[in-house]
Amino acid sequence: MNSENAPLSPSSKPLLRALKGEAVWPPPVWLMRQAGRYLPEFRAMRDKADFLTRCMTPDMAEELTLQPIRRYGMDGAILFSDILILPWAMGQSLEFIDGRGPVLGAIRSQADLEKLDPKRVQDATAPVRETLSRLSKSLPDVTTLLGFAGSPFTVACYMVEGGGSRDFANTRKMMQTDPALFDRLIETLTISTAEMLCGQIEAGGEAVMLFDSWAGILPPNAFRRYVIEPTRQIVRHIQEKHPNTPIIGFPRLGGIMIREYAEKTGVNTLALDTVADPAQIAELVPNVTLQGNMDPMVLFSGGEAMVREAQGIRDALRGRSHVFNLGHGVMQHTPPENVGALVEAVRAI
Ligand code: 1CP
Repeated sequence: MNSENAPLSPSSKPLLRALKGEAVWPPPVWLMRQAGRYLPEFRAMRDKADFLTRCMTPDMAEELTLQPIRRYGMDGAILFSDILILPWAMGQSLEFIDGRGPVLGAIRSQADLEKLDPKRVQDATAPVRETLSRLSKSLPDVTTLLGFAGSPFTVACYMVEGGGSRDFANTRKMMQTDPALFDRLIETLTISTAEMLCGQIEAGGEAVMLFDSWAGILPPNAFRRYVIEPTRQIVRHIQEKHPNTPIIGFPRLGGIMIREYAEKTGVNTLALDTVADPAQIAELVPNVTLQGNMDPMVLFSGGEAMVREAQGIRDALRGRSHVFNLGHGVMQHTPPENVGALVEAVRAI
């Protein structure tokens, strides 16, 4: 049970029960990036429309969300969308280019920041809410519908760089040379993310996840300022309106800082990256559900070793509220049959 917050009301869905603090056995399972290029039916949809169109067309986004559920019956369905929909909805240019990933018009100055308009977000993301509302009717009764967003820091990294990066040097430099500008960007994202997630919940999202994929590049004080504090504000905003909706936080590669993150942000569930040792974290971080954390490469490779690894993680957290997942997203060329074997292994008693 989460001691920080009032107990959340019970549910009959295994994933929702675990996210609300119950030790469900065997643990519910879903996978980050469970909709993706490893699935032949996903690749068939890829030829029909570009990525942004697939995200913003409810028929397509609904279908893509359902594909892995139909095949494998995971306990959770994560909305087919992307963390970069938020900057796009504010007016930043965004394109997904094959082999290169996302490309955005970089934000490097106050003038660049002023071109963005957070008031556009509500209207621009209406199709996403329509997708959630359809999914809440089309999903099986036992499946939990998950909404999500990027955390302000990780989204800011992409906004400042204009895409992915090995070291996010422009972003880290802005934090040093123009902290007031970086603070304004984080503040804008914090408010918009909180409002967007509330909209997702109102449209049918039963829990939401905050992806902070690049949290681990920050030293401790910057981690407190740009990861913990904005997340705490988002959690508080959501809980004021939707006190019964679980929130999953994923401060990837946060190392020892994940303990402070779990204590101070108020998230119900801490998603673990592949580096975290589940048994140690279970002792270090009480009172929250843990999610994770098998290495996606183990899934890629499959076989007996995968079954042993999956059951090892599951068994290490027995008695604790746990949601089985990977420590990062499913890799592109993962054999689809390995995903089926993993779900089966987690559920085998
Ligand atoms: O061409 C294609 O098919 C696009 C590939 C793709 C997909 C399937 C991208 C581009 N995004 C997504 C979907 C997506 N992204 C989901 C929903 C589907 C699911 O999980 O099943 C989610 C939750 C995300 C989240 C996301 N996008 C993160 C956080 C998680 C993580 O992987 O660390 C990040 C960092 C992104 C940015 C992004 N979007 C797409 C790519 C290739 C990237 C990474 C860019 C980079 O850093 O190089």
